[in-house]
Amino acid sequence: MRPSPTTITAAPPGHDVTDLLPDHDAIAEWRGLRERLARADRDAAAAALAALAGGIRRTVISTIAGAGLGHAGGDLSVTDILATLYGAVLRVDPADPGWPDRDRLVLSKGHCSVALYTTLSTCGFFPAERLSTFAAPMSPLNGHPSRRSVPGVETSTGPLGHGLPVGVGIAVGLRLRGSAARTVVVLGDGELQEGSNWEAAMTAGHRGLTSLTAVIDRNGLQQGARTSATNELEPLADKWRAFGWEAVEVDGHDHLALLDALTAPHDAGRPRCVIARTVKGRGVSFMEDRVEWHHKVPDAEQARSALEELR
Ligand SMILES: Cc1ncc(C[n+]2csc(CCOP(=O)(O)OP(=O)(O)O)c2C)c(N)n1
Repeated sequence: MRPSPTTITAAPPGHDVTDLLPDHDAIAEWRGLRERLARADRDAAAAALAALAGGIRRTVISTIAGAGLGHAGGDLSVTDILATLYGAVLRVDPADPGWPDRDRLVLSKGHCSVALYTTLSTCGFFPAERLSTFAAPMSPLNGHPSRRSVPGVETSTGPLGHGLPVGVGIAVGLRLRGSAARTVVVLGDGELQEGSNWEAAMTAGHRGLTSLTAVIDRNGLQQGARTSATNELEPLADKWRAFGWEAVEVDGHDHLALLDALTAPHDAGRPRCVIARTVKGRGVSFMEDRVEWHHKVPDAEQARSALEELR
C-alpha cells in the first residue's frame, strides 16, 4: 500500500522532484514525424497520427493500471485530439519548452493528466520512463498537471472551468506582445456546466480573439452521469456562435477531420470552437461509453485485455 502523503518527509528513491530533462531521442523521433507528416498524403498522415494515438492509448492504460489511479475514460476520449495537436498542429519545441512564441495548449479537463503527460513524453518533453512515477509521493507527475513541475504543461488545471478563462488571458497577453502564437484550450463537455466558461467565451468573442481555439471533448458523459441528464448542453454549437465564435462539429477520433478543423483559417475576428464528438473509453470495448470508467482503475486482467485490444 502506498503511504499517505502526510507521512512522507523525503522523496523516495527514484522520485526526483527537480525538473524533468528533455528526452532527445524522443524529440528527434517526434521531429521526424512532423517532417514526414508535412510531406505525407492524407492517407499516410492519417496512418501516422493513428499510430501515434495508439501508442499513447496503450501507455495511458499501463500508466493508470501501474499507479492504481487515473481517469481512463476521459484520457481515451481526448487522446486523438492531443495526438493531432502535438503530432501535426502546435508549434512547440520540446527542447525549449519556454520558447516565447510557442503555441499554448491548456488542458482544462486536468483530471486527464495521464493523456497529457503521455503525449508530452512521446514528443520528448521528458523521458517516458518517468510516467511510472505518476501520482506517487513527490513525483512531479501529479494527478492533475502542474505548470511548475512538468515541462510543456502551460497551466495548472484540475478545478473545472478555469482553463478557458486562463486561455483567454494568455491569448490577450500574446496579442498585446505582438506574438503570432496560438492558444488552444481543450475542455470537457461536462465541464461546460461551469459558468466561468461562458464568461470567458463572451470575452473572447467580444475581443475577437482569432488566435484562440477551444476544443470540446464531447463524449456525452461526465462524472457519474450523462451530461444531458445533469444539465442539457445542446444546441451546443449555436451557443458558441451566439457568443461570437465560429463553431464546427467533427468526429473527434478522425485525425484528418480534426486536422482540418484545427488548421483552417479562422473567420475574420472570431475565435473558433471545435466540438469533437468522442466516445469515453474509446478503443477499449468494456470501457466505451460506460460512466463507471470515469475514474475506475483496470485490474491486471482488465489492463491486459485492454492492451490486447489496443494493439
Ligand atoms: C470545479 C470542479 N468540480 C468538480 C470536479 C470533480 N470532477 C472531476 S472530473 C468531473 C467530470 C468532468 O466531466 P467532463 O468535463 O465531461 O470530463 P470527461 O468526461 O471528458 O472526463 C468532475 C465533476 C472538479 N474537478 N472541479
